[in-house]
Amino acid sequence: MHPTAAQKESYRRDGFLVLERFLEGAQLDRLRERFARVFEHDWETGLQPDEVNYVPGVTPADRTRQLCNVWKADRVLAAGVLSPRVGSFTARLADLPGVRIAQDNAIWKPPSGKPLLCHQDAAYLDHLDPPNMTTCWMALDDTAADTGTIFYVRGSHRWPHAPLGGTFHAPDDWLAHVRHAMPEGAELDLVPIEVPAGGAAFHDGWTFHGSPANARADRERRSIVSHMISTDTRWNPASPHPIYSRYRRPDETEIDEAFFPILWRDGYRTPWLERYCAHAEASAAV
Ligand SMILES: O=C(O)CCC(=O)C(=O)O
Repeated sequence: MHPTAAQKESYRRDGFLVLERFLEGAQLDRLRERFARVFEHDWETGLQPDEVNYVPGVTPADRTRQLCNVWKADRVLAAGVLSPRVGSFTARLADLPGVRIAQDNAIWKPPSGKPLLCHQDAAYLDHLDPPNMTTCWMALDDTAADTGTIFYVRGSHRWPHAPLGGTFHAPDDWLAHVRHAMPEGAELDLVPIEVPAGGAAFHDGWTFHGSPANARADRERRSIVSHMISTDTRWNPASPHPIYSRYRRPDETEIDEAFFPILWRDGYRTPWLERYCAHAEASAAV
């Protein structure tokens, strides 16, 4: 599956691209089942994700739930976020030599769930040189503007890079940061991503995006997200990240494939990915 010239042009112009269909039906069912299990803290591999922003019975019911790097905890979810299709489509779309995973996300916005801040991903990535990110966001439910889907600010990837600002989880005003950061005279052209379950959206690391509260008390909104970086990226030791820089080998700036596998680089994939993700196929067959 290759992006067309028109899709590449639209991505360059808007800072994002929407595909109505990306994941297949049978895979979607398996992903939803494992998605529920990891939020119960049932780690299929025995490893917990790098960030666990949800504890059953403790986290307030209206908080949007988030886990980061579920690929380490569950191999069916790994097969979704680390797939060759995600990697090759993203690299070609964004004109990159190759991509590796930086971090995945599982995001579960419950009925009446609270917002996530409108932000730029790359602003959080000072620990990388250069800070960059290209994201594939995949819907596990039909999404709509009133169920708290992701919104993109069209064209904002071409604005001057803004510093970090605002609270990511449950901010009082999910648009306050972008309103403060946007250049004078710019327009806040907010685009809700309304796709059927299995649809996907790709965005640039400097495209402002976030999601408002779920206005519906009868609908949830679940998604899995593959946050990738160019294979040309290195560590920036001068600005360590409190969680992810623990994976930097001392005195080296090269990023280790053991922890940040390459999804696609001109046909190459980190060799152990095939065996690791094959578990998803095997478990589908039983
Ligand atoms: O799904 C959302 O609400 C936001 C996700 C997000 O921030 C991202 O995919 O970069």
